[in-house]
Amino acid sequence: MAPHRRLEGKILIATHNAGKLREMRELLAPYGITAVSAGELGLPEPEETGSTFLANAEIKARAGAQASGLPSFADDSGICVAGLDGAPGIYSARWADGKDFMGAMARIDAELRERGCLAPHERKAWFISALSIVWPDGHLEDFEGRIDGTLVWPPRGAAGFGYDPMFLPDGHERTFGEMSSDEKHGLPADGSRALSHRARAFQDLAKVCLG
Ligand code: ITT
Repeated sequence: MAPHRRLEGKILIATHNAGKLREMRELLAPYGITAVSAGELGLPEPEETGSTFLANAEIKARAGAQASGLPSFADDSGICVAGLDGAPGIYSARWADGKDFMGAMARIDAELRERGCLAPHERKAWFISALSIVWPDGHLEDFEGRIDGTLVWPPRGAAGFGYDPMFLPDGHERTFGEMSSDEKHGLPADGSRALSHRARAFQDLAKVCLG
């Protein structure tokens, strides 16, 4: 196995999702890395043909590295609902059919109700974030983070993006939609575990590639 590689200088953030881009930039900010995004460079979105979060993150990071000649950092993420056998999972963006997250959250709620899942313990879900960095010479680094919680209805809060207003992380009383960006994905100064799936994956990435 190739030794781990340090991430430095200018990189590409291989996403077209503004919410993710904001979080990824905030996570990288303390490390003095400058990042342009695939959206800002007008790069095409590769087809996500993988069957796992990690496979799709790698597809996006590879496409970004090839198109830009820069180390490329990609996230593939989504929400998995226990009562729906893990759906929407890697199809989380596709369930929102463009950008209709209210519609996607309503579909999750409706499908849970159809299956009789009304009590909080029947509405368990988890977010996954797979982070990949691919360098132009093909070197790859991969990380994955997870946060477990419960789905509430109606959605609460206007912060964050995507499915955040419906997701109540375990041990908390406010949804991701009601939290500040720092509460959701800030990295605790004492090194303890961050809250969000993306921040948790990033903590592992930082140890290996930014330490
Ligand atoms: P890129 O592929 O360009 O990065 P995308 O939106 O298509 O953007 P994904 O394929 O990884 O990204 O889909 C992830 C989906 O899961 C997307 O609909 C997000 O809104 C949702 N999601 C991921 N992380 C989330 C988070 O922290 N909070 C809320 N929703 C999230």
